[in-house]
Amino acid sequence: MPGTKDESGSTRRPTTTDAGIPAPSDEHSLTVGPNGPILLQDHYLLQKMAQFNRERVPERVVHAKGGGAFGVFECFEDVSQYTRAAVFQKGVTTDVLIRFSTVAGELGSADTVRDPRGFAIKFYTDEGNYDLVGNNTPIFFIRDPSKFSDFIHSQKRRADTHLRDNNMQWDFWTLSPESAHQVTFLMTDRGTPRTWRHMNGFGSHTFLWVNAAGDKFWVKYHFKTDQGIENLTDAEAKVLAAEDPDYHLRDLYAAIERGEMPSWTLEMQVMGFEDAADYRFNPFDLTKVWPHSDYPAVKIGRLTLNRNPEDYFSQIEQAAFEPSSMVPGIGPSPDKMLLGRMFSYPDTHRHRIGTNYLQLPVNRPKSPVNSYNKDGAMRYENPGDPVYAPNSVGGPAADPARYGDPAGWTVAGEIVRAAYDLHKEDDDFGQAGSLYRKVLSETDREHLVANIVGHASNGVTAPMLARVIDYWSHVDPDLGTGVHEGLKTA
Ligand code: HDE
Repeated sequence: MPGTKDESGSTRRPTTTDAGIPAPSDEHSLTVGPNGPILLQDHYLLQKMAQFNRERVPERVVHAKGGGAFGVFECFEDVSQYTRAAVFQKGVTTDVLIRFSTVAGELGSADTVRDPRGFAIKFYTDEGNYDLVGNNTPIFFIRDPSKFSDFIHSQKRRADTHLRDNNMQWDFWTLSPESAHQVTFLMTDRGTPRTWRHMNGFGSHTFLWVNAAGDKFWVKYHFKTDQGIENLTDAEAKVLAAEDPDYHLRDLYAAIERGEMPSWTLEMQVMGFEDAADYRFNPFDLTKVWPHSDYPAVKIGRLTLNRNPEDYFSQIEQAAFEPSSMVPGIGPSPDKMLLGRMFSYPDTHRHRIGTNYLQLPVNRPKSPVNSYNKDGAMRYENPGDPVYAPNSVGGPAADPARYGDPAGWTVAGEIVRAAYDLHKEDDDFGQAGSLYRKVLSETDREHLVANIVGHASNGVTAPMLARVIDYWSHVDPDLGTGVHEGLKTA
């Protein structure tokens, strides 16, 4: 189809309708005479207006605001003794997509607010997509998925005013002492990272690795930023939230455009399969870390981002990450939060972007798909015959001997609704106190007190403040005193 020449003399592609038909005009509706009325037969006008009304897919119910880029992961250490996963074999390079995000804000909210940051990785491996959907914190607020929607509700908007409410947040947190470790982390300056490039990423959960011989190990993932940790102060974060709500999105895109490719070094903590039962902390409790003195981390690879998305909507807004996408050599653990998430993410994708979301280019595996799933809205590649298994006509056949589920762990017990059994040193405040006393610098501790006071003195009732002070006194008596003194003069 010949194009038109513009003022510079170059030939422009002709505008078309979505059916590829040359469009009659870029600016005028079809009318009776130049003054109208508009004719119903103006198909292109109707198509443009109808499409415009349907441009939005439901935003993510959490982690709605984010951005990302493509890159590669290179495994440079031999960890085949722990896992047979192709992506973690020495010398293997795998394409990846990462999406960073905040948690509580809606699609148009500011990037620099105080919040954990999503750190979701899709590895396009030779054995299918491996999704590691973590945060920039090694822990989380709760340890049972039954509290997740309640927790998120307390972080978002009230039913009556439709406003966010710090009182509501402290009500949930002070009634959920298991939140103390993550809330301590959140209230440090790591709750306001300077950019997505200057923060770490974590798998957070404990996962199962299985080697070629079937030996099993428990592991935790740590993606340490090679750019170094840099955070905003509370005041800087608030100014940027007002001046440039897309500050982190803009920073990542511009850095890659400049050729400044951000990278992270992957370090793994590995625990012997049999060691879990007697470990001093419950190794599957998502509110806990494994102190590195117990399990030192081993550097195994590097993830580098080197390509910006060409189209945000199709490549980032419609990207679908799911913790249930685990490849051979990797499996789940008894972590109740991980098991809950394995249902929730595919469910949310079917709701948000449709039943065939894995056929969207950004979500398609690089490896062949030989499934017997077929049809459904917007499917455009069907497996063909045979449409059933087992079959005697040469259709795909599973290979349980090679690809059976990882053996996993043995369970027994009465069906109950209960908290985890406690390990020797399990409690709700101990690791939060260690973070405060042993990990934070003096400046970090001062900023922590100021950040807590700033948050808790904004719309929080007096009775709730008493609970806030008690909560922090359980983390550390000095911290509780600092918060109490700060609130007196706030
Ligand atoms: Fe999520 N989470 N989550 N989450 N989460 C979602 O899935 C969920 C949790 C995380 O960039 C949703 O695609 C449950 C922990 C990231 O697209 C949803 C529970 C961690 C992202 C969902 C948790 C995360 C999500 C909403 C408690 C860190 C963004 C949109 C059991 C280890 C991924 C979506 C992206 C998104 C469910 C808790 C990280 C609703 C049920 C813990 C990074 O399915």
